[in-house]
Amino acid sequence: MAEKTILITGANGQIGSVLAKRLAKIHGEDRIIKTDISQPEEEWGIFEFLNVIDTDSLVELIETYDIGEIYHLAAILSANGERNPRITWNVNLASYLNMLHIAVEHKIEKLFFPSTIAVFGPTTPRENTAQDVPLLPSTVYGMSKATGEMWNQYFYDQYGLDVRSIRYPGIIGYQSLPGGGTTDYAVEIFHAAIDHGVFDCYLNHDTRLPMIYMEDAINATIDIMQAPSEQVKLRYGYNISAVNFTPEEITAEIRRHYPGFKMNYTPDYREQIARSWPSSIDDSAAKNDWQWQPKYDLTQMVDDMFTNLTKSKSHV
Ligand code: AKB
Repeated sequence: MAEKTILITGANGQIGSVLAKRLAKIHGEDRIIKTDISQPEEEWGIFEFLNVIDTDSLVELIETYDIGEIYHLAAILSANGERNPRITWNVNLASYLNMLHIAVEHKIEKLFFPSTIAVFGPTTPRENTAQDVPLLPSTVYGMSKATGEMWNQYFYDQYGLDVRSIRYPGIIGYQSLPGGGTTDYAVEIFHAAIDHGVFDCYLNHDTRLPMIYMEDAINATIDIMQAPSEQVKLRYGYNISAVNFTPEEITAEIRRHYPGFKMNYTPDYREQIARSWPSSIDDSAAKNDWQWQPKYDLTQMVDDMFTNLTKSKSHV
């Protein structure tokens, strides 16, 4: 039987643009259907326009391409979400509930849902945050993802839908830029160091957040999707952890490469969002169940970011 194809929503985004390439390497370019609401920057493989709210078009694509696996990455992130709560809810959650129903109806073999540390809130213990803790998210983005997690478990229990999910920390990569998140500073700071030698940070110097290098985030995604079903014991969303740092600590790392780098602090509303999230994460469930293991520590990540960013910027 021919291998089914894989559909990615939000394929132009920070994770999607990198994940699509990795999946194309594993399964072949012609098996990956990238979708998004705007034209991708790089032209390769198969791309289709898709607004995830438009369920008819989603069904059409699933039928046309004989889709067997979906990575549903389209979402509005924490900081942007606060500017338009209703649209955020519709894009992140209403569309997802449709997606879950469509996945059951069309016998989708596996569905990936990206969850986030934003599901946690001010009542969650901040240090070494465990897998099952009080969730009272402070953002609409967090609310939509926490609700999505509950639907994941429900669809697995009620319909046997093979849904898998990870709670991503802030993701740092040289390949793509994040947009509208609270953790975005940790990517922007690298570009600022190379381009301007100075960065104005919207968080306080000591606000510690969990982060992960893109390479590890993509490995985690592939690993959980390739794990035998019985190993994926939690269907709502696994904690994963790699590194954690404060703006002050990453500044010190950046100064190993750019000793004159200047950092200013002008905290805004994102500081409050960040303070409602964990500072570190306990990911023992993911480690035990599907042998999750990150490769990059802070120093390795910073070195690799500068190696690759300076290379790509010198080619522009
Ligand atoms: C955000 O900052 O909103 C995202 C996330 C942690 O999910 N990067």
